[in-house]
Amino acid sequence: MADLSKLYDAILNGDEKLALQLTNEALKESADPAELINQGMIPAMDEVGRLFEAQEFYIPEMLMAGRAMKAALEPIRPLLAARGAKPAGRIVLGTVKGDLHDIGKNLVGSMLEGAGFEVIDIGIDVSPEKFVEAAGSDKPDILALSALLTVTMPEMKKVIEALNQAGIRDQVKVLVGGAPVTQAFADQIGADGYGANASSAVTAARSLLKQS
Ligand code: B1M
Repeated sequence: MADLSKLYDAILNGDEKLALQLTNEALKESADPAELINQGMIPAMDEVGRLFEAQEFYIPEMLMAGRAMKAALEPIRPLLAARGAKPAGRIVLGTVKGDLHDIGKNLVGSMLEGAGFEVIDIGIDVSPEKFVEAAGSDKPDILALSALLTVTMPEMKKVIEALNQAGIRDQVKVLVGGAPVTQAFADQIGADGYGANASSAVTAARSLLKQS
């Protein structure tokens, strides 16, 4: 089993090079990618968040940790995204307006790809207008919205309203997720599905398209 504490420390300390090196070494030793993410990387980011709240870490530390996690995820993403046999549907994915967090979104995208979905990632800080435009032009089965900030959650509702205004709400399912988002919030804004994490996003996407 990989030494997850070293990977945890490398991410916490924002050591991009070491985090990547440890991940590559662990993968070479056949470590389980999900274990590296769920037991090494995400707990490190949670600790970064805790230290940020406690004012022991500031933006630069949070940024460096984010970069280290992104670097460590690089060799893992293709493994998660190894395609399923049959195309499961098309998903347009983005982080809502005002929100620059993309690590969780990227992870969700890789897991969805791994489950056979075609994922069109339209990035971060995506306005409701841009989501509507993508819904019209890319014709996805699902519009997947990520938000990491309490203050950007209302943007999800704005996307749904914009879909309604454009008269295309019934043509696309809306899936929402991100740390502050809850099932209750999803219900309240009229979203069709909610995922608490990357694997439940896959389950929710499948269930929206009625796949088992
Ligand atoms: Co930010 N940040 N940040 N940050 N940041 C949080 C989110 C925060 C919780 C930290 C804290 O205070 N504890 C806090 C938000 C508080 C709140 O509103 N509730 C916060 C804050 C306040 C801020 C700033 C406002 C700080 C400031 O400037 N004063 C600022 C905002 C910038 C902006 O977006 N406009 C800011 C900036 C940043 C950085 C740029 C420095 C960096 C982001 C780097 C990047 O993403 N490229 C950053 C980071 C790294 C974090 C923490 C530490 C880690 C986030 C992360 O990547 N987690 C974070 C604290 C934390 O989360 N513990 C924090 C790992 C990732 C795998 O998990 O993103 O949760 P997560 O994704 C999960 C689930 O949420 C879910 O599945 C994913 C995989 O399991 N999920 C979905 C996500 N999207 C989904 C979509 C789905 C379904 C599931 O369906 C479509």
